[in-house]
Amino acid sequence: MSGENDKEPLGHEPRPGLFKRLLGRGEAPAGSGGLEHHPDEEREAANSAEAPDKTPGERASPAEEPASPAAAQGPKQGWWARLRAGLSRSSSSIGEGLAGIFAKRKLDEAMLEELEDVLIRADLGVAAAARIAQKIGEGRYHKDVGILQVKEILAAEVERALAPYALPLEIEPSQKPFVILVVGVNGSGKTTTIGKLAAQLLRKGHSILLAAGDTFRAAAIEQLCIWGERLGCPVIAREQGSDASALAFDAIKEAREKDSDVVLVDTAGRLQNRAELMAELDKIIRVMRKVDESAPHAVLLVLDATVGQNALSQVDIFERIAGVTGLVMTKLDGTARGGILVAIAEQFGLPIHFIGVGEGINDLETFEARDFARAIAGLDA
Ligand SMILES: Nc1nc2c(ncn2[C@@H]2O[C@H](COP(=O)(O)OP(=O)(O)O)[C@@H](O)[C@H]2O)c(=O)[nH]1
Ligand SMILES: [Mg+2]
Repeated sequence: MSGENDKEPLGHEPRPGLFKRLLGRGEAPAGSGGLEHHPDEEREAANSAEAPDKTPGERASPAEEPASPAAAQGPKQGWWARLRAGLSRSSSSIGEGLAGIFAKRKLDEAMLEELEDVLIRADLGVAAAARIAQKIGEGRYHKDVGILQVKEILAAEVERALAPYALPLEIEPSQKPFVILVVGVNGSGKTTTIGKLAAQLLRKGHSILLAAGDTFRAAAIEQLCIWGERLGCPVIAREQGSDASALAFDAIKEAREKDSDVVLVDTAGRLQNRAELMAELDKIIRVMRKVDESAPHAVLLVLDATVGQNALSQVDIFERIAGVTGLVMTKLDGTARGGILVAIAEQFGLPIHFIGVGEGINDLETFEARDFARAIAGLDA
């Protein structure tokens, strides 16, 4: 985990002026004061709602570290160090498992079975675990097998499994604004990912508009507004309870007027009421298409790696509800089961665009199969 980000707990001081100002910008009806009551409580509630297996130090607001990667991370904390650190729970757990098996015995069937168990515990899935164990066994029975050798084979196999799905999110310039709908259950990291992604896109020179489409929770709206202020990019927000599809409609219209390149639309993720969620996402998409019939141009599903196998059923559900075009896997720093990406890639074959390895603004990495595979196997770049 990136130490810089953990050190600075974000104060929970309410920022009433800011919120109201941003709402004003988003054409909130006059007198929509409902947002200002008990912001702390709401933020807490939002933070705990449906966030299983929370990582320590979770908070609803973005970490307040400087926007510059160099300043935030120091010279040694480049992307590789962040990735390695972010996947360290998984790599140490796998590494310890391997050390226990391959200490000094000659390779036999029992060791390969133990190896399979280690990989299944890291959530790689039964099929991939069996395949990797078989690969390691090939031609090596009754021979000494070094841990490094095992890790190299593991990394190669994980890379091979993931490579076809490591596809970048392409912002198609002919689609302007390029509309990205961000979906996923509450607490999976949607709003944080939007903030991190907006920061990356801004750095690449794109102009961005954020739409606070999780209109169910005041804290969720405020959270996006804080990201917007921090990044210096406009946010369309309305008061709690307002219609998310109308907001998305206005966001696209406004982006057209402003000539913005990208609209990032946040959404609510109340999975406990699947019918309502389905109706809402369906409506957002339908209404968006009244302004731009090709929208949304990307539907990103944000998954929390710490929920383990549960992520598989979330992909299934959101694929059916919203037609997912790509995945973002967050909180890989909070789990020893980072292998879940392999299971998901093999089962669904969806592009994996980014992985989240911390709460900070720079903790979103473009997904690269080789880097991920080597980091999770505990090898150097
Ligand atoms: N450790 C860690 N925490 C994350 C990551 N992504 C998001 N979070 C935290 O997860 C919590 C929920 O995120 P949020 O964006 O509010 O989720 P949403 O409900 O889907 O919008 C927040 O405390 C975030 O800081 C990540 O990659 N690593
Ligand atoms: Mg949110």
